[in-house]
Amino acid sequence: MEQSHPIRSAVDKVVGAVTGDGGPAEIPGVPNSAPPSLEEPTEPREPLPPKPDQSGPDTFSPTGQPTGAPQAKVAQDGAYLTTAQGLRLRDTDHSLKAGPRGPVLLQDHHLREKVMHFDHERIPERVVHARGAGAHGVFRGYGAASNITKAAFLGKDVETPVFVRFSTVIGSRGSADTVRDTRGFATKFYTSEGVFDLVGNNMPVFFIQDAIKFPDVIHAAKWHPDREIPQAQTAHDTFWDFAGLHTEATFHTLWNMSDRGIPRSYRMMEGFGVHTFRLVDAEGATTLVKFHWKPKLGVHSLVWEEAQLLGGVDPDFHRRDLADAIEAGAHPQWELGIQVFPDTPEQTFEGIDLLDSTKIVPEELAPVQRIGLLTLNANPANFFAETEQVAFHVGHLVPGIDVTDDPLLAGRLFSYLDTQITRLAGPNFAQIPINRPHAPVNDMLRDGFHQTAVHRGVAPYRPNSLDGGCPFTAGAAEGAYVEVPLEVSGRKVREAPASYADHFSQARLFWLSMSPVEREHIIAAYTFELGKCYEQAVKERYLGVLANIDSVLCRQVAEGLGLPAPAASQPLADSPPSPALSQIGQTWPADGRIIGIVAGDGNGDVAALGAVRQAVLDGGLVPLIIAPTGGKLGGTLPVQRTFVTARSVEFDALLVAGAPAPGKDAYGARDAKAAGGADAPVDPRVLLLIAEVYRHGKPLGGWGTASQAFSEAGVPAQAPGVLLGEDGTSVLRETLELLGTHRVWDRFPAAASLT
Ligand code: HDE
Repeated sequence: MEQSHPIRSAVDKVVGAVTGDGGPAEIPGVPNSAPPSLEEPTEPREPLPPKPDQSGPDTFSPTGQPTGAPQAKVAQDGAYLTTAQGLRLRDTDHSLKAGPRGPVLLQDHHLREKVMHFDHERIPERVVHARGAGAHGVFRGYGAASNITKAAFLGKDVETPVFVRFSTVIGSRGSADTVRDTRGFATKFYTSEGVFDLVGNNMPVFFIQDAIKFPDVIHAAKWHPDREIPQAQTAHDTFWDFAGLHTEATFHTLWNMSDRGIPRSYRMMEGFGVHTFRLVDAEGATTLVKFHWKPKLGVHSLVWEEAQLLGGVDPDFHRRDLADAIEAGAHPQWELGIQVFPDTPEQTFEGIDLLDSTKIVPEELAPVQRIGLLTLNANPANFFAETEQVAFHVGHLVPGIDVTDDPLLAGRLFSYLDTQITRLAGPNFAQIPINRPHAPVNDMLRDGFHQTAVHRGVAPYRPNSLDGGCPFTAGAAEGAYVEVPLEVSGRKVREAPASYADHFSQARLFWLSMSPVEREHIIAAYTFELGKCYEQAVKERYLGVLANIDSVLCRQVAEGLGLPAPAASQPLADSPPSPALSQIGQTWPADGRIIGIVAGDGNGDVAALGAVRQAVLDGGLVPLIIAPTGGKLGGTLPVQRTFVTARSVEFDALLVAGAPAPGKDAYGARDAKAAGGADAPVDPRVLLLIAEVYRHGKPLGGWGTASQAFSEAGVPAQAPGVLLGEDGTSVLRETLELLGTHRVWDRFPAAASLT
């Protein structure tokens, strides 16, 4: 991947900040744009403006016309409480009763309206991808694809507003962010030619080749139907039962078991359109492409123990990370890329079937060409209105982009409209503000639940003369969408092409492309997931699948399960590795990373601590000061985490400004993490922070008496990525250099058999 990027690297900025070239910034996350008063306000006032990082959908009419209405005025308005009809209310705390102790009167229209509406606040969650987080942004075309597509939004320097929703697939709306799963990466481009949706994932392949299997794979992966457990994970019998019998899922499952299944951040994920699409130029010439999103911050993951701890410590970890980064001004960016293939009748490239969504085309065979830049620069103002109600559809296409005959894509073309009828209760979901196009709409679709357009005219049909023949159809010259006129023929059969029978060769390619430490993680993931199954047959059968990927992988997992390793049932096909599949080996910007800073004993030198904190902020990263109790150190420096609330998994790196003595609450009855700590030389919560950060391969810096804390925590002073220095700013600088590689990989030696 490319390393030069418009975001100035954090290391440069910190160096700049330390030399005085930086500005102060706030820690993101406060709920409002101004702090509240301690007393309950007594005078009415206009609502506070939203926080500066927030924005709602642009104000367009249901027919795609800019209304010019300020966003704040299309939400709640005025300082007085009213009914839904605008009637001002005097009291909303008491039902209307016959005397203070009397029965509630049936005539209480306010009670009725308030509770009626509350009772209907929930809508069905998405059947898949229920848990998600969204952001507004802008896409700028490079013009690099203009020779193969007429899509206007891909033109040079054309800027298009976008809304992106990231998601997990399996879990319910309230499930944890950091579960092992595929992530959704869906982008709505509000182009001048209508809405284009690129509804992709963070993995380039899928479990199934044909949409008709989608209910099967999802039923297998979701909870067991009798107990509705487990939540949001595949570590259970029904998933592995299905995956072992339905081996076309092998490659996608391997992606899930790799580090890609537990991303560090939505900002650090690749995205993939998965299917092959067909681009069309102004002359009608066609090209096949696969879409990619390449994150400027690189592709990085959690380690499994972090992911598990975060599920409890901060189930909103990915949501928070995205929102905080945008609020902090570390706007995440991705380049849109395409792999380009000639549109031949076979629709294959180098022998790879382009209509099979369980296959990739290695980037070494078809490089990803960059065609535009996505920047996410605003948080939604309202989660429900925007992130929950946004409705993506792979059939939302624009001239210049067409579909192919991938049978998985065909099923999706039906599904994404269908599902909104249940979820958004009617056919007019395109009129919900976040879904409104920014292009004129004249669709002749009429009426239905929640119709918000007041249509004019008497002839919503064609042909007509009563409305002057309008609306007219357009030709390609007027921007009409014209499907590529392809020949189609064939016998009516329920069959797959022969090439779809290869379920293992690319899984092996992926395995062979991993670094040793990535292979270790994959072995551990399979061993964990299969180890959680009850049925012996399910485990044994899946070992047979692993044997067809690689004998070392199979043997290592079998060992963990306490089972014999079977032999492969077919010859293993070796192909050259694809280095682009590995996440390790380069350096990346550290923008928006979180640095925990433990104050020294008695809070240490507060001024020096403040300078480190400020340098972190100026570098575009987020410092969280950790001290025994809340408040302000030295009356000035705000404490964001206490020894009770801090857990290592929140931080990308830890700086320790000394060896704090046990806090007053350092005993087990008050805080189990501190058990036995009252007489210890260093607070046990600090030692736990240090030990976990070390164990998870994160940079660990210290100065002052920190070396004592490190040695109490069992951390060797000479270990890789342990930085002991004279003062905070020099240690910080080295820490940020290390963050460029995401983790201190040398702390994870892999087994000799994997190297
Ligand atoms: Fe989806 N998928 N999907 N999917 N999908 C949905 O649409 C479906 C598939 C993806 O943030 C649903 O509005 C079928 C592949 C994302 O709102 C539903 C098949 C890929 C999102 C649906 C697939 C995806 C969805 C649920 C098999 C990657 C979240 C709610 C043919 C390329 C979008 C909704 C968001 C959501 C159906 C396969 C990605 C039910 C039938 C392959 C990112 O329509």
